[in-house]
Amino acid sequence: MLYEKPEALKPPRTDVLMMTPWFAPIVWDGTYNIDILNAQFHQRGVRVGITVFAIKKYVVFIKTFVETAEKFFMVGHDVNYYVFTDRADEVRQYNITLPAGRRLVVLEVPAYKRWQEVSMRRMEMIRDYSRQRFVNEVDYLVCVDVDMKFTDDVGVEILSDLFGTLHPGFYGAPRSRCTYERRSQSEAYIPADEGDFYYAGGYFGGTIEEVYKLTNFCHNAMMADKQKNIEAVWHDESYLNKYFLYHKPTKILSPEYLWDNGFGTREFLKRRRFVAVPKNHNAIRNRREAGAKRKVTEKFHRS
Ligand code: UD2
Repeated sequence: MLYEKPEALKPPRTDVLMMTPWFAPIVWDGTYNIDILNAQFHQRGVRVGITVFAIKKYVVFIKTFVETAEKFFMVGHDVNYYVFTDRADEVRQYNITLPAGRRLVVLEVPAYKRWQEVSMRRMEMIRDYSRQRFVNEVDYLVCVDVDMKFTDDVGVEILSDLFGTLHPGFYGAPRSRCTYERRSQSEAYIPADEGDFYYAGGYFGGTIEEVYKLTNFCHNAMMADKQKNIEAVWHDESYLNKYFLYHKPTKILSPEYLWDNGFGTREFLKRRRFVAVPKNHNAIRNRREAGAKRKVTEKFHRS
């Protein structure tokens, strides 16, 4: 394989942070050679699972999600889509045909009443299926939100033992602006002088073992809080941030991997690979609950 020699004194990008203080790469366009990585992962015959939840009205997002993933997600690699849903018939009715090596698995799960609980219970379900099923079928899991579409390549460059993604609303924010859980009674609590980055709830992954540990921690922490009648400010995202603070990710994805076109353009952002599909929060979620705590309509808004 022919490619340009890497130069020890010539960093490929100087406008962004490419490495954390614990030596985990941050993945940006221009920092890796996909041909080298593809060859490595093909040699290992890697199999990738992508989990996505389409509960209640969110089932409308699944078609675009899978169709765009077929164009851009792990092209040339074996992929299992694990679609967790309470509306299996509707998912099956989309009749999505996939090429060899790629399949869609529908997993029937209950629908919780509150949208917050739907979002949070993903941790429990991913945990349970990891040990029962995923461990026998795939090597890595990628766990994402469904109200999104792929608009550029997402390949094996994202894979690592444990990875998280910089939240697109906070990539440059100081600790004081990160919306970590600040109530000390919560299991998700992060003190004011701690925190590395603010990670998004809607994009994490790793090996099955590491995803099991992460989801197990988050679910148990949520249950402990529930006993205390407390729910972390940003639900599963808050517990995920707590986990990553003390179990540092081995790779971090830049906001190229999680973006909202409503943010406009940014000089550092060379590619937009996975972007939010606009949605009306109040219409798509449980109406009464939606208005109660949150009035915003932008997916990545936190206040
Ligand atoms: C953010 C996070 C999300 C979660 C949430 C917690 C990102 C990209 N997203 O998204 O991961 O941490 O905040 O507040 O960082 N769902 C259903 N049916 C429902 C409700 C939710 O299937 O009725 C699923 C669906 O896969 C959805 C996900 O749960 O994508 C998260 O819910 P959301 O997209 O409404 O939450 P959002 O946009 O606030």
